[in-house]
Amino acid sequence: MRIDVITIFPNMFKAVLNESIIKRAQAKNKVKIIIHNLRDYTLDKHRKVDDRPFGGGAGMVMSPEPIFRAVEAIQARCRIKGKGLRIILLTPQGKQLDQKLAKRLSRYKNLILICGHYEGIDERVRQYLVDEEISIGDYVLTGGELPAMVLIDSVVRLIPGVLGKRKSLKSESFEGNLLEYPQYTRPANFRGMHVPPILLSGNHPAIEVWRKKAALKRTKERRPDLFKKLLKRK
Ligand code: 4FD
Repeated sequence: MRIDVITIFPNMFKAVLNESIIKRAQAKNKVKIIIHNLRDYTLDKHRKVDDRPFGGGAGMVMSPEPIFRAVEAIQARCRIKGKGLRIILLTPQGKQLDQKLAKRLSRYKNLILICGHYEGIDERVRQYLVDEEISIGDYVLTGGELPAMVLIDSVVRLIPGVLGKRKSLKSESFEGNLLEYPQYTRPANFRGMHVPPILLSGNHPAIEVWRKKAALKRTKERRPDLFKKLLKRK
């Protein structure tokens, strides 16, 4: 997969994308992530990316020209278009990201992520350029950069060969609707706090049953909304 990001803060991405699993995925050529500075696609000498809203009012609006030019340049350079490409705008007004949406996005060949700022974006970007608006949750941030990084992380770990087999299978089987069972590591007795004895028994079928029950119990208690979805699927 190739992911192009359009942003006015390219430096924000470097630390996050060049560490851990995403770094390894890039090294293994499972994903290529390219960060573009929106200002490089402006036409005026001040590299302005925003302007005052028509009709008046406070704040600034992101101009359509640099965003259209950036997307067109990315498409031209790599001859990417059509069904394998998804152009995404990160916005609080979008469809909320969940495991199922991340899974669907992980099947595209190319993603172009547009990070918005200020009070908003010229509506023509949404209407004529963007395929899909995505939100990472019901809260407002200063920009779409953190949401873009969250989306990238959730998608990249689902690309085949990025994670170890066990983890990816687990997340697939319940599509994120089952919470994790409690986990423990050494020591078995930490300051008088004991690990459940079943986990020390070596009886692996019994351990699997315990874990499944614990995961279902936890999901039912903490996320009744997810628990209902689990019941519906069966
Ligand atoms: N909840 C999110 C995304 C972006 C954002 C912005 C229009 C504001 C939160 C376009 C308005 C972008 C989210 C930038 N805040 N702020 O996913």
